[in-house]
Amino acid sequence: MTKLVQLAAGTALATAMAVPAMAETWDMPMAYAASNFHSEVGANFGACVTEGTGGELEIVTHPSGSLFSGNEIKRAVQTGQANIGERLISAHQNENPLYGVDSIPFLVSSFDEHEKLWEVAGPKVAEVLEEDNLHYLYSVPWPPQGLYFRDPVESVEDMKGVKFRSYSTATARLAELTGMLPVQIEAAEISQAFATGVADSMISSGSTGYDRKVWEHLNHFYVVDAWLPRNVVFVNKDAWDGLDDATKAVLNDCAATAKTEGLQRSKDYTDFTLDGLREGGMTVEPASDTLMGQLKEIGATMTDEWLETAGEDGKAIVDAYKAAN
Ligand code: PCA
Repeated sequence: MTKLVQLAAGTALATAMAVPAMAETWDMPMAYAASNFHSEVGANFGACVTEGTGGELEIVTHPSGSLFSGNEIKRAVQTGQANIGERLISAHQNENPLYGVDSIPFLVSSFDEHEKLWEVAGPKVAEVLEEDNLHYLYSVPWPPQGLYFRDPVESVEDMKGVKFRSYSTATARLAELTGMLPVQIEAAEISQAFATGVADSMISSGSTGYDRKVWEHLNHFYVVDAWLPRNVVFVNKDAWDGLDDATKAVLNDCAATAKTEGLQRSKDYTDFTLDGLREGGMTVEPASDTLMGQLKEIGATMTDEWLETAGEDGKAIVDAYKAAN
């Protein structure tokens, strides 16, 4: 093709895409239980877009990994198999260290601190997503992460050799540094993993333990507040670029509502689900001072490792966060 023909073809395509020819439906894969707050917020977001565009763009969520499993969602949206999706972003730290900025142990341990970190880190993560052909829409944190075990654990010595369900690079590294045996398993599969003895422990929020009724297999939850990982909702960049401005504005407005609603729901779900674990028969208590001290040391090692791999950009985020707080 000559340059001129290419240009003409490109313009024709752009024009065609800018005008919504007919009502469209976007399937939105999500990885977590339909009853989980992330999934409910996503469903509300979808309804908001459908209503706001007068049905021109309908967004239909598919929770519980029913359309694509958690570990397939990012690729599916990158390649346009789905136009929009939600993914636990730290699960992709192996692709870019910045995706793991929300999993630096003990850098932040409360929702408020975490929001401040994300104010600095979010735009950087959005840039990295853009390179992966993804447009960042909104994100919502999980409640603080604690440790689940079948047997009581007083110190790292009690963790040696325990089979540990991981969900990200950081969780697998935590397992290695505590002498546990990591096995990566999506939340949708954990009940089965615990029932069959594939894993006997994990790090997660009270929320995921509650959603998956882990009291049927595990007995202890230790409050550790190690970090608050985030789910990010992103759109295939070509699909995003093909929307007209009015539709983009609706998505942005609905995303702003979802972000606020999600944060509040995550906060509310924290105590509610820890109470739920207790009602299920689990012991929910703070980790011992010994264990906390050991975990903080391991956290310092993991922080150094992250800073080393994340280079200038990573250091800039952490420095900016610390300077502002
Ligand atoms: N639940 C998700 C990620 C973090 C969390 O609290 C999970 O365990 O997969």
